Amino acid sequence: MSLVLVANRAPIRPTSTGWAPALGGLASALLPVLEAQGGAWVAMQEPDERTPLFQRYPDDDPRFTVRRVPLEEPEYAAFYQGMANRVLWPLAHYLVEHVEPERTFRDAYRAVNRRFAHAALDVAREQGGAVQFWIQDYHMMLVPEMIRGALAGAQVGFFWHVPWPASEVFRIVPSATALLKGLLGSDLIGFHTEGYAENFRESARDLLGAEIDPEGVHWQGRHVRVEAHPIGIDVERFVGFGERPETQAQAEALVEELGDVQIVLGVDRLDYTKGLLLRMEAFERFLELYPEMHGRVTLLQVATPSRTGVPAYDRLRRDMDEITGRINGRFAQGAWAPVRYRYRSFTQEELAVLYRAADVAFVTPLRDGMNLVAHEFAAVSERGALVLSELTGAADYLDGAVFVNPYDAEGMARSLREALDLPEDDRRRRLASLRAAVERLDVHVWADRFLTSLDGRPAPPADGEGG
Ligand code: GDG
Repeated sequence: MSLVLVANRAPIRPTSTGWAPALGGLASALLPVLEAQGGAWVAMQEPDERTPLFQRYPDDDPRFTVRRVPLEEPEYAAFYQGMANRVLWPLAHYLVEHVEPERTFRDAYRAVNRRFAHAALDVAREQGGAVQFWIQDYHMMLVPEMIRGALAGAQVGFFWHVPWPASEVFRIVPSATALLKGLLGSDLIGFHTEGYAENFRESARDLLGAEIDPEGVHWQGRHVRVEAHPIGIDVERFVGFGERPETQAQAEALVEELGDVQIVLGVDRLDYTKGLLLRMEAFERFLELYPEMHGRVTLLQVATPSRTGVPAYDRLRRDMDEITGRINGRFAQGAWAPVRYRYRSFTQEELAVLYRAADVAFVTPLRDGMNLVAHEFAAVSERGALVLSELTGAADYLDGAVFVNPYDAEGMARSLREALDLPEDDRRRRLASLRAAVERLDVHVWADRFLTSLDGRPAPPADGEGG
């Protein structure tokens, strides 16, 4: 059976010599499946992007089609920067003060979703034979219903990558019921945790009056299954980075460059959901509480530019510059800077060096669907400890972490001290437990479990059981 994927981003990117897989777990998990099954990936083409609208990939032995849906500037601004980034994204993360709906967003969202649905149906028709549709994330909520409307017998899966909030929060979005109905065109809707799945079922009950059961939602004579399918990383790839001698050597060089301090590491897209400002405040509090740690610990914070041009992101960038300056101004002595802040993109190899060099990964999102940085750190580190926000999906699975409330700066400061002081054997035991959990959640296993469930075949053993 061929596969038609619909996602905001394409799975391949141009390089100086041709095309290569995009970075990130989704592409690495799904490209092998697409190459084996054949089919298509439908993605957005941004206004200034110069890519083909139809492309067969790989060039030398084409196995599937990449179909791009071109968006003009006003439509892109209202659909992507507007409805997706200024309404659905903050709402899913309970950050209602960032929800800024405008009337034009809704119309653009529906129009763009319709174009994605048409493109998906077109490529499915070209495939001929049986097709599975798999739609990704909050940009595409109306696509399942649109596909089902045109093709009643279609097999449609949907995966939601961010948290699903409590129904009282979800109902804040002006078109809540239309969006829910859109998603319920699916046969299977996947979330990272059982908690998000439960919130979704309750939203369907509370806002649509739908009958629900522990497996899903009864809707228009169909039973839509709602399940937890936690995503992970390409474990082999990251473990491989960690084992390379160059990674080790560069990690040692970095520790030396920073003055033989203990390194506390943050790696995030520059996004207000990631809890960056409160994390900085927590680190400032740490320096106030523990003067004996001055000169011995540095917070190395990497923030990758993201969604620039959206006002809340531009504001966060300025706030980060300011707080970094304030902390360094207060506490720096001689060659020691308490905070080293890097606002730019890194390669995955460079990130692996940081993970390897870190004594503690400080992962404190205000909310996060899963959080893959925590997984990557656990796969690469050989001696570090993980401080993890209890409001992430990852917290459901990564038992070996030291857990914190990301809104409690004082508590985070104390937990950071605890993590830095963990006895060697405790650290190793925790890291082994983290590594085992990350291996169980490998992204290839995720894709396989989801598609198996969508197909209605018995799912492979669940997390931790059997194999
Ligand atoms: C969404 C959900 C969910 C970061 N900086 C660089 C870089 N990264 C990579 C990391 C990691 C990824 O970006 C971030 O993944 P997260 O899971 O932490 O967060 P989101 O981007 O918000 O992802 C999230 C995920 O979807 C999957 O379902 O876990 O909850 O919000 O892989 O390494 N990668 C490179 N350079 C950077 O500078 N190459």
